[in-house]
Amino acid sequence: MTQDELKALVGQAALDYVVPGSIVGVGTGSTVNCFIDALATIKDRIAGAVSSSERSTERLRAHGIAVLDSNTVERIPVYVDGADEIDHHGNMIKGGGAALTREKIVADIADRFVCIADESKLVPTLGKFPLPVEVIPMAASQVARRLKALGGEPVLRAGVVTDNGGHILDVRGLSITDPAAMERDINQWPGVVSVGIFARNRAAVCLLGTSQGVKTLS
Ligand code: ABF
Repeated sequence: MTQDELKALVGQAALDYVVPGSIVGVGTGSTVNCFIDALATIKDRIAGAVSSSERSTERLRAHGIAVLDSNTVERIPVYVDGADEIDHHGNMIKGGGAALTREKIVADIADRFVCIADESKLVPTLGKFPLPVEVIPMAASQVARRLKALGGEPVLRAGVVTDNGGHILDVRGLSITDPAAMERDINQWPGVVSVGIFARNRAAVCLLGTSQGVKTLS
């Protein structure tokens, strides 16, 4: 099966985790786009969505799915999102789509994080994918110096301004052997908006698209 077919497979499989009548938390990326298209087939059985990016919002609205302001929602049963890498504990690197901050926000109001990914995203240890760090623009150089001190090679993502007006540093060469500790350390630096390590709030379930079908890791 092609990668796109695997993404469609897990996008459809994620419908099993949608609680009827509920508001659904929706992530960002091409795999999530498959989930949004699948969600449209049951849109009359959900109360709407809370979205993690302008582009997911556009796709949801194009399907006639109501998108609610996250401030009007206290808790949602499930958040469905992709990942750039996921390990066997559910820790993820996310942010390749520059939506990491709003993804973390919506994941934080959800009871259950369901990650959907094709098998290429499953890794033994995080870090081969360059770690995205969203920064306040004026702090980019100082945060880059701190990332170099950690052994990373930060590069400012050219031409990208996030939905929040932030810039993104992509950091190669980090060995993320303790994702929770690195997330905590980087998060506290002045000027960091969010770091693309999802360990404090990792995926409870990962639906992995493989050529043998969908594997459920939890
Ligand atoms: C999003 O999913 C981003 O955090 C991550 O970069 C992306 C993966 O994109 P895709 O599904 O297109 O591989 O949540």
